[in-house]
Amino acid sequence: MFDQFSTILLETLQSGDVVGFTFFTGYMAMFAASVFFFFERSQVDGKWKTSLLVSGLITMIAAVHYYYMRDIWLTTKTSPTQFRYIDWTLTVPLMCVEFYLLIKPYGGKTSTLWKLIGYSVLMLLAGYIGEAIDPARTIIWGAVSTLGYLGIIYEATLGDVKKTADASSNPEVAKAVRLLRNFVLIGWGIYPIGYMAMPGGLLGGMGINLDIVYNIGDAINKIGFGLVVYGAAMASTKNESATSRLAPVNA
Ligand SMILES: *C/C=C(C)/C=C/C=C(C)/C=C/C1=C(C)CCCC1(C)C
Repeated sequence: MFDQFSTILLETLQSGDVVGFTFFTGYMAMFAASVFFFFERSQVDGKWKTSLLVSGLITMIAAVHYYYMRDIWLTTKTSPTQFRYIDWTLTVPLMCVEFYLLIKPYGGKTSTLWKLIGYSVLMLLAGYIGEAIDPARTIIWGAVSTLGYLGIIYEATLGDVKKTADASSNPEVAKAVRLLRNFVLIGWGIYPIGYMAMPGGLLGGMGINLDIVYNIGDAINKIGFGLVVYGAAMASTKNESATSRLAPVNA
């Protein structure tokens, strides 16, 4: 009777399973962050509510995938590559939407959003092929993927995203775009390290575990992105309500 039960129970986390530990912690952190972003929506001005909703959706989508990835890891001790890429296919474009929502009130265009999404599709598609379909040519696919990654960095550093943010009358938006760009430049830069650690990759054989690197990257980037947007929305809500209180005095 107990035997039957034990086969349907979750595999236990063994002490020393660092990868498994990061899957559990990642799951819980994403879950908690979602609750935080959803509840804090009520604190910000109307035009920022969608941004906070999207922050919560990003971490919630990740939490659900971590729930499954954790089980796959514990039962098979292999990388849950498919679930990883399904998660990224949903969450990375949503992170592009975060850029767009910040600049939208100041004339941000949907064509800018589509450009960012196009770059992320290129980045993820090539990455997936290099990891799951054609691992013999992992370096070539990694290079193709990097082109998409550089496209996103360009848009946020010199392209439309940056220009619209700078032209906005809102210093909080310009600052948030700068911070998010730093996440893309530094935080997202963590992922290629995991990718290169694959057998046959540029850092292969160095004993780096790809899942640990990806799990750390996800926690930093998904929660960090949301917190930057949250900070900007809160600061900008406070500034605007202060200005509207002053207006009658100045009039
Ligand atoms: C929440 C998930 C995020 C922010 C995932 C980001 C993923 C990347 C920036 C992946 C980039 C890659 C390269 C630039 C080259 C090698 C292949 C990838 C897909 C790991």
